[in-house]
Amino acid sequence: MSALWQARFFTTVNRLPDLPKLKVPEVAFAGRSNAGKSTAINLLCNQKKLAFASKTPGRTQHINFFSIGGAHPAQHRKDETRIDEIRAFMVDLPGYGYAEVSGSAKDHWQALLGRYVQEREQLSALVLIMDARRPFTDLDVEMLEWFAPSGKPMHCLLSKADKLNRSEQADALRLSRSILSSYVDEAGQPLPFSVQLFSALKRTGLDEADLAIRQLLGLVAADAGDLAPT
Ligand SMILES: Nc1nc2c(ncn2[C@@H]2O[C@H](COP(=O)(O)OP(=O)(O)OP(=O)(O)O)[C@@H](O)[C@H]2O)c(=O)[nH]1
Ligand SMILES: [Mg+2]
Repeated sequence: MSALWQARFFTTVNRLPDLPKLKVPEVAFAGRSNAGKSTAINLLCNQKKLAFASKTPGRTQHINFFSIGGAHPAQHRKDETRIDEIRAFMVDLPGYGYAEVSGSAKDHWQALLGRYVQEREQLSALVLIMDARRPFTDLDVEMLEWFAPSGKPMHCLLSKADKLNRSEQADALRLSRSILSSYVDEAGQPLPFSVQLFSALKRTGLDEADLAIRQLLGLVAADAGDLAPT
């Protein structure tokens, strides 16, 4: 059982001043609307309706926080989470690139997302979810370039891999690796970016994503040769 299975809804935020004050590591899921962020969170947390997933793009319109720790998995859903025992947050960000969102609402979200990934101290890492059929669209690159100067790690999930055959999957992975390796720090060293294939439908890449995210959240014992989800 993965530690991520303990996740419970914590809070919804619409403005940066309302972000939780708790200083625990958080990993945020960013990506275009409809890329599969909420579906990935649900699968990783082994809960069908934790993050709302939908056939209609643009459904996640707030920043949703899910806490890990502070509640026994067997505890009743409605029992209060013990704040002082929370170890980490997973954060579902609103999707970008949703055409039907109007100008001012779009601007509000762009600004909020940009500032969140650039300024949020507790943000340990970003999980960037991109449809494996069209990774690194302009808006994904914009998100990546907002985040890159932080020097923090980013793990990319090439989602909906079930829509590609094996050779297309290999191409998508190769292309993504080459784009990511073009980002270097001032010393010319590659940034801590990684990428994998993922399919929520087929559960492809689930163990790899689970381990990567637990590592980014500091939930994997440093000494454990922990290659299987606990
Ligand atoms: N074939 C396939 N469909 C998927 C996969 N993951 C998600 N989907 C579908 O893609 C659609 C969008 O998924 P969501 O998880 O709601 O996407 P989101 O990124 O949270 O979207 P927003 O909340 O609008 O930002 C849903 O119809 C999902 O069922 C996958 O791995 N394979
Ligand atoms: Mg969503």
